[in-house]
Amino acid sequence: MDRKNTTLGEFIIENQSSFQYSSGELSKLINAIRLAAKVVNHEVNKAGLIDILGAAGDTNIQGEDQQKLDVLANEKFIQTLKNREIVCGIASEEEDDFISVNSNDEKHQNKYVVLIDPLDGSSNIDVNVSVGTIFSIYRRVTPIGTPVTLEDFLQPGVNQVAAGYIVYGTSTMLVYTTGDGVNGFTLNPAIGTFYLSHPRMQFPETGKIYSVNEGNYIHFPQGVKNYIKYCQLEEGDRPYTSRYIGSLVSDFHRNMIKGGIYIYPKSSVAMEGKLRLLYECNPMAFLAEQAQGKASDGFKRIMEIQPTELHQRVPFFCGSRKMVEKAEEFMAAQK
Ligand code: AHM
Ligand code: MG
Repeated sequence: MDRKNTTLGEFIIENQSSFQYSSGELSKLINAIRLAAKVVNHEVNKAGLIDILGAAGDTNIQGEDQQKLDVLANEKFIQTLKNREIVCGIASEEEDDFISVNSNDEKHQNKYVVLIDPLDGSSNIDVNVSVGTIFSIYRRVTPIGTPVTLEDFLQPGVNQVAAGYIVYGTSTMLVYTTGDGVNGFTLNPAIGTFYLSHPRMQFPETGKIYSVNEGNYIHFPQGVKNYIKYCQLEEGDRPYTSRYIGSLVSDFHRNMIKGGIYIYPKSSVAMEGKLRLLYECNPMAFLAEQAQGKASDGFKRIMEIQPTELHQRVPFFCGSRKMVEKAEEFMAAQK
């Protein structure tokens, strides 16, 4: 499988039998995401060329300005998944409510729901810095043949069947897991094909990079402040390097390759932090754990949190296992 020139299409087919629930449905679903990723990649790449930048005038459920590419990416992913009739429900960071697919007929035969952040890190779009798409896939918990309900989406991360991201960077990459390690594929834009370029990706056990928006330092909990000071101390292999793109997918991707920790803590101005449990933290946590890394809210495992609402936010500590554990020590000391 790790031979040269394996395409994502081939990889999906060859690994189908190793999926926990092998029916071909999940393969088709990942194929649909691959297709939507290429369409969105095309749009992101030409963003600087045509006049589609700037706020679309809408405000999303979190009260943030929506930019045109967010809207576009949201539409493309939803359209592709709907048209192919391979999911029973979709929830998106850009939509107030979940979407029930096939709600106008009697079918509802599909097993999977998809949760998606169509274009994360959107403040980076109009300055030509990398953005990403994040997706998370679950089996529905309500009976097949009935419309999906909120319950199908409010599942803890441990129930994820697959998760991944697309990073629209210097190269475009699709990185995903179906619970059997993490593999990364790089798009050859000349022919529109993703090739297996990063087989079996793993976080180094520890690293020297910390990624946090230090501009918010004054608002951080004391445990986070102390951990940041620890990172900056001249001792052993420290001080660490600070790298913060402000684009979760890109910060995560770099840290997975080089070794590092990403932190978006709660603060005195954002009591639950900023990132969304369902669209951002759970899929990244699944990827992190599958790549030998770790993801927590500073105290407990992200993937064990029982969600109570679609757009729920949580503090997020994610990256090389030993670094996350060290940050947790600092958090525990201030509890
Ligand atoms: P978004 O979903 O509105 O794009 O917000 C999520 C992004 C993450 O990608 C990034 O890590 C973080 O927000 C940056 O936030 P801040 O500018 O507050 O540091
Ligand atoms: Mg986001």
